[in-house]
Parts: sequence; structure tokens; C-alpha cells
Amino acid sequence: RDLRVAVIGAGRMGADHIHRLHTRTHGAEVAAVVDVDLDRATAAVADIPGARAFATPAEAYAAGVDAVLLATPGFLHEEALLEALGQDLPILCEKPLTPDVASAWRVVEAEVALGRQRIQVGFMRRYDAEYAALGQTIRSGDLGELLMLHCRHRNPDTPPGFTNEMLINDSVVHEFDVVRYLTGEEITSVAVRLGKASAKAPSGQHDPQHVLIETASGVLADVEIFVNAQFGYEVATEAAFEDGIVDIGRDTGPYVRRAGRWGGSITPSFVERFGAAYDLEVQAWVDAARRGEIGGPSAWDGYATAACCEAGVAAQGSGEKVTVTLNEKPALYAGSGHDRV
Ligand code: ISE
Repeated sequence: RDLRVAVIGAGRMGADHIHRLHTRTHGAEVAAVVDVDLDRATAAVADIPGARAFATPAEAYAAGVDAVLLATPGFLHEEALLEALGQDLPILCEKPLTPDVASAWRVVEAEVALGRQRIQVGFMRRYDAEYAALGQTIRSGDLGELLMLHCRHRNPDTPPGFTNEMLINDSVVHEFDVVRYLTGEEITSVAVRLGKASAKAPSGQHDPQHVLIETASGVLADVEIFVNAQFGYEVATEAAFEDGIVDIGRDTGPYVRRAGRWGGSITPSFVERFGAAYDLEVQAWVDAARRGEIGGPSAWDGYATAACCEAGVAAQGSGEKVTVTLNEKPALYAGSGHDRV
């Protein structure tokens, strides 16, 4: 039978996932939507027969669900994750796992105590076709060794309340994950340079920033994180190998010639840019959950990226290169799913 999913959080990503589960995901149904704002939860289930709205996860669990998709803001994740682990349910947790390394480690410890993986973290870039192709090129060795990654991560603007730390914790967290995923190595240090800032950035944000990431074997990845870039959304990478260069993430699509000009449309936001990746991610999670399994980015990946974020925020403040130190990796996370790190 279909996996009965409780979606916790009916904001931007929650609403997107509710729609995805209801209309495009095989073998799953939205059984419950939980939001502290019960009106928002009620509105989210209005067109979904059989789905119920609740103000707390406990009420949804009491009503009976098979799995949890957690889409509240990151600062609310720890409590919700520990509660869902207590129910021994499969969990898809939107990134970040938690906003800081201490709470991320507490979640890892709780999962280790449970004795089996139940958490997949929503690092959806791993499901993007071009990232997957780049990963394949790296692993095949066709172009020799990967030496450097030049990453550009540009958002048109930021929602209210987006702080300077969130450039790292909310945005560059994705590069931390994909650099680990692509290289199959842990990140060993993070440095941040603050150059000339855009006057279009809200007060309190220094935007753009230049983040330099180093992996265990010395692969360097530089990230331009520019979250008020105005023109549209872009996540693109140029990968330099011993024997060639690979570019991913450029807008393609219809190339229009009209009235003496040529051009095309720029992707407006991450919802469109990664729409197909989110679909694959959620479908893979549902398929695995129905088999009683969990795959994809793990709580370990969530913890390791939280450690990178903590180093990144420290580097924002000090201007120094900050070393990333990790606890020993629990055996539970050896060789799971996409996780090759
Ligand atoms: C947002 O939370 C995301 O996850 C997007 O993928 C990212 O591009 C954006 O910068 C974040 O704020």
C-alpha cells in the first residue's frame, strides 16, 4: 500500500513537497500536514482527499503515519528529528540537518542508538542530472584526476530575515555537500574572503562572498556565493581535471532569435532549477522507505556539512582559514547509498 507521509511544515518547501507527493510521486500519499499555524496546514490539505491537518507532530503520529517529510526551518529540526526517530519512522529532512554542529551530532548519536539509519537529508543536488554526470566523469577517471572546482551560487534576492551567517549555513551548505559527494572526501578547511559588497544586499549581509574549500587530497573548490544577484538563479560549476574541463549548470533551453536579437530565459529560482532533482529525491526516498530502507545523503553528511558551516561562519568573522575537525565516523554510516565519503 501507499506510504502515508506526514509533512511537517507547510511553508515554501513544505508546500512544494506536498504538491509533489500528491501529484507526481508513486506509492505515496499525503496523510497529514503539520504546521504550528493550523490554518496554513488546513489550507495545505484542502484539495487532498483523506489528508488531515494538525498543529503538532504528536497528533499526526497518533493518527497513524508511515513516514515523515520534515520541511520546517532548520532551527526546529533537532526536536522534530528526535521525536520522529522515537517513532522509528523513515525521515526525509530538508537541509540543513540542524543549524549547528553540536545539535547535528546529537541527532547522529540518537540514530546510532536506534541502531539503523532512518534519516535522509534533503541535499537534492545529488539527484540533479548534471551533477550526477559530473560525478560519473570524476569516478570514471576519463579526464584524469579532478584538481579544482569553480562554483557559482547565485540567488536573485533573499527572503526577510536572511542573515550574513545564512550565506554559509543556508546556501553554501549545498556546496559543502556536493564537494564531499563529488570528491568522495571530507573537507579539511574553509576560508572566506569578503570583497567589495553589493549595495543591493540588505543591511547586515555582506554579499557576495568568496569561499575557499579544501578537501583531504588537496582539491580546491572556490565558491562565489552571491544571494542578491538580481538577474535570476544560477548554480553552475566548472570542474578542472588533468585532461579537460567540464561545465555544468548553464541555462540552456529554447534559444530564441527575434527582431535582431538572440536570447533565452534565465531560471528564476531553486524550485525550478532543481525541480526534477527534488522529484527524483522524493521518489527515491519513498521507494526505499516502502522497502524498509533509507538511502541518499545521511545524518553523517548532515553532521559533516554542519561542521563545515561552523568553520565557514568562523572564517567569515576571522578572515583566517579554519580547519574542519570531525568526530570519528560511526560504523552505521559506512558505505551507505550515495554516501561515498
Ligand atoms: C535555499 O535555502 C536553498 O536551499 C537553495 O537551494 C539555495 O540556492 C538558496 O541559496 C538557499 O537560501
